Amino acid sequence: MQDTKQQWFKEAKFGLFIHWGLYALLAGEYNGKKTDRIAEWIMNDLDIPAEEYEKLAAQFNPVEFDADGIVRKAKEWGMKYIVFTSKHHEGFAMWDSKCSDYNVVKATPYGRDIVRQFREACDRHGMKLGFYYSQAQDWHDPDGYMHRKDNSGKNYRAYLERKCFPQLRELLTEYGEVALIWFDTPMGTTREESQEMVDLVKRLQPNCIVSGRIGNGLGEYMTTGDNFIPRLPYEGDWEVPATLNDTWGFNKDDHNWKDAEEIIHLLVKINSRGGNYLLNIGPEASGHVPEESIKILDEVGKYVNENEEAIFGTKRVGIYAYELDWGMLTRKDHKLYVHVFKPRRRVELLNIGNRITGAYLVADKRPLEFETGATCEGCSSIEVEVPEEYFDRKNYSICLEMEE
Ligand code: JFZ
Repeated sequence: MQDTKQQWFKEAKFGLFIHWGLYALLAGEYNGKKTDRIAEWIMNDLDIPAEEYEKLAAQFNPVEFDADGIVRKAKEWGMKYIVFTSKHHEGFAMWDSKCSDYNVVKATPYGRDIVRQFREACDRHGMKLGFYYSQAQDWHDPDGYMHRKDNSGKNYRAYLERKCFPQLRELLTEYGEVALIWFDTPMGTTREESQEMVDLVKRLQPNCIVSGRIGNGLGEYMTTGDNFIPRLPYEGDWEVPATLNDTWGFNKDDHNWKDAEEIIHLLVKINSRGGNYLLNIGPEASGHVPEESIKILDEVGKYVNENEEAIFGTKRVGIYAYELDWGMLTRKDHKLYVHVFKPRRRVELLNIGNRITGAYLVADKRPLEFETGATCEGCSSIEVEVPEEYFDRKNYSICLEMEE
């Protein structure tokens, strides 16, 4: 394949999603009532009227927010891009928007532009930055779509022209190079309206990628559901947005964290099938990132850094039906990477068509002994010797070099 503007996305493999807005103040609970769903949906799910909900802005003062610290962490974890919720369904802009005062600079005691702080931090650390923008659902604007509510009588066109298009224009002209716009569920948006959004993006920043959830078949890559991994080989570019617990926005009562090992295995599984993993953190209202998520990602980051060669720039393994119960494969050019998830003394693969010319441990490049053989006419096997100090270890990778 030729290099395209999307080449970085094909190679990225691992990114950080950040869900942060006024909903972090409620943290899953409003007037003594708890939501049993994702916390950023609390306004919709607990039927909080816009006039009530918007009062939250007066309490938003995230003195612990540290864009630089978050971007540095993402870098440390081996992530290649960040997607930040510039405006979620609640309708609140996390930047100094000129076309709606319902924004972090005008409506909060904090008064500082969050998007700009992320922009500057990403520039300092050479990190790609994309913006999540809820194009159709805007629960604050009287003409924005609501979910499972009566939307008749709304002038969606007026909302598009008053808020959606102008805000997209701001994000794409005042905040540097935007890696992608992560549009979300189109709801009633027509194909023509979605096309207008795409045209606007492309006119302002031709290299900015449009996410699958623009809908109407106009996305430039496929976005799956939370932690959903496609079962069949998918040729195009795709991404799995995913939570570490069961919510995107911060919920003080959600402690259902996946462990680092599970995340590592999911990352490798997604990569082996050709996708990117966009993992979410949901900062608290203070700006503080929940310790649990930092702890998990610190551990995931160790694997990613030690095995980066077997992760970044890898392509879908054609034979991903090749299911191992102790590991998974990724591939890059003439290298096949075996990610070992369970302790063993020898790593055996059967019927890899290509001739293997070398093997090494990815973490320190040390060459490994291997033996090839035939178990039957037309069959082949390769057995790699695991170094003794790795006999009891799991979660490391081995590279098999294949004949060109
Ligand atoms: C959407 C949002 O509603 C949610 O709050 C969060 O931002 C998430 C990343 O995106 O939720 C969706 C939308 C579509 C699917 C799944 C979750 N889907 O198509 O499977």
